Amino acid sequence: MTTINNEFDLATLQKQVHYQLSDSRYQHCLRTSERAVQLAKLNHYDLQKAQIAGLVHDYAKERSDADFIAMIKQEKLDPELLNYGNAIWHGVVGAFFIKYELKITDEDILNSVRRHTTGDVRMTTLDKIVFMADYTEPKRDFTGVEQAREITNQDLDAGVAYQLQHTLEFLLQKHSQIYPLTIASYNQWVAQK
Ligand code: DGI
Ligand code: FE
Ligand code: FE
Repeated sequence: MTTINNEFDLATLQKQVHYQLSDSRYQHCLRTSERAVQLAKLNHYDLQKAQIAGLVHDYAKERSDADFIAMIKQEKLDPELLNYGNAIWHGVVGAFFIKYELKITDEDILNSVRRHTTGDVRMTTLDKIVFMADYTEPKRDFTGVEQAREITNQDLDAGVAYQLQHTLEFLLQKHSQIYPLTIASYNQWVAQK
């Protein structure tokens, strides 16, 4: 990471993120950042890395499909990705926009963005913090969110399992296309063997 050591640099980063997003999505990023700091405190993780990762996690969410497709090709990512859309791209492909435009090179932060929508079979503490901060930030209001917050505060891993189970149920109900990594994460964290 180009380490961000002072308030001025954080303010600059916030402005760059705000510039790319609608005000409401930017506010979601700020809430996710604050919630990530809270979860970092509970799990003895680097507060600044959590703050930055939470802030930037949806940085690319409002990019055009054409931008994502160009990046998938430029970076020679798995062409299978082309069969999905913004919901999957904004994390796994979005990390490259963050790296090149925001000059964040910390792989822990970039990986947490890559994994923030689908989870992964193996997740670092930062991956889990961003995944759960996004899901439980204070304005989330889906059925069960209060339970999700309590579980997550008690046990970050249990929160990850809760989210993976409920998101997969939600996607199946909507007959959504499921990305293979979402299923792999579910199998790892939720399914009984
Ligand atoms: O970007 P946010 O809305 O803050 O949150 P997110 O990145 O966690 O999730 C965006 C959406 O993506 C959410 O409604 C769940 C959905 N999603 C997660 N896994 C999959 C998925 N959508 C599809 N189609 N397939 C998946 O595997
Ligand atoms: Fe997202
Ligand atoms: Fe988000």
